[in-house]
Amino acid sequence: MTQQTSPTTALEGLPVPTLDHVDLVTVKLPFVAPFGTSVYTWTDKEAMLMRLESGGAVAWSECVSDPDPFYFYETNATARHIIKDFLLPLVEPGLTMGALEGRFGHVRGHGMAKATIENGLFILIALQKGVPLHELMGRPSKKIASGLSIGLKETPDKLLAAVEQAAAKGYHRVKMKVKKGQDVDWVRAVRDRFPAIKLMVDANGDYSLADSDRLRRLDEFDLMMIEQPLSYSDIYEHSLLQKELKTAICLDESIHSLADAAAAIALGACRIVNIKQGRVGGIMESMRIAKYCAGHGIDVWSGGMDETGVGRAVNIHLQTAEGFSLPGDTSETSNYFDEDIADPPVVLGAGGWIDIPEGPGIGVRVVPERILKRAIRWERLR
Ligand code: OSB
Ligand code: MG
Repeated sequence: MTQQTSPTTALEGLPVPTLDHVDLVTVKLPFVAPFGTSVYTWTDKEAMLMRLESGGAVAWSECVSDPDPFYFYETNATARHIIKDFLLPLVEPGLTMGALEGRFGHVRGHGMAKATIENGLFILIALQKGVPLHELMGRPSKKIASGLSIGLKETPDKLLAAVEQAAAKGYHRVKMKVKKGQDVDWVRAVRDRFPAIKLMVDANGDYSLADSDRLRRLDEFDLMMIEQPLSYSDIYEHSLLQKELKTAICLDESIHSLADAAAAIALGACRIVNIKQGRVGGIMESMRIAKYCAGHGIDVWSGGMDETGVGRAVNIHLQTAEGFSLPGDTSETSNYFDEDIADPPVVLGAGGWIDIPEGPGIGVRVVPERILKRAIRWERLR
């Protein structure tokens, strides 16, 4: 293994601030349209947010779990339990953020719960210092590439219309969800109509090795990658499949940590990694994975969990980190919500690029009236 300098030096030594109050606030936002995947179709976003108050400063972070365990094993309820009963009690002022991460390591898994606190503390520290999150990370500003994730559609015509709209808007790449039986013909329809578009597919683990002949048929469509074709929990079988495919495999669900990414790379299980900061335990582990991948010739992009403006902004800041080399699932707010809980919304600028919200912290403001309007649960933990 090649030695690399730590990408998280700027963050690890920061002192944990004193927390006056911590609340978990669950909001429910209707989606503009249902979001269909091979595992489930969501019609709204039920997001658990954390509010952290310290000496007059208020930071918000977002837990990327869903109310259900269909994409990932954590749910809003398990994250609440782990945060409340195990993680938050470990948060003490005077510790460094690096030491706190070490304490969190005592709790196995539950990266979404961990990321909620870790990210919230970094956002709070950035607010108190009056700097944008990317600056706290030691990373310069840049324009962020855009990418759209298009859910399963009822008809090929509806899919083509969605791709057409994405292309017209200037998205840098388009991802379409696939599932067994709704794949080769649907991809062909898109490719025939849009020969030059940067296109990829995401199966959310719907296939098995027995389907490798079918998956090989996708090789003719010049896809950027096939995301998570096999089981959410597998790395090894992806390494067998990757040998059979010309198209790059990208792992999403399988990667929970730097160790998982290292194992996947050593086995040749993927050529691309989708990092969801919320799934791997937060910003620091994400930075480590991204840098490690880059050092091993593996492309990286930031995934999304159709977050509200809070999580969406974290994903945007994260993409300033070393190693993020491909457009991620970073799309306009209006793709998901008519009215988000944060302002300003994410919009595509000239050339399809996204500007980092440059204010202190994540640079977006959580609008109290909208939180009150959308809250379905509010619990003070501290
Ligand atoms: O597999 O990447 C995924 C959304 C929810 C759960 C899993 C996934 C997704 C997406 C959309 O593909 C990502 C986004 O637009 O935020
Ligand atoms: Mg995915």
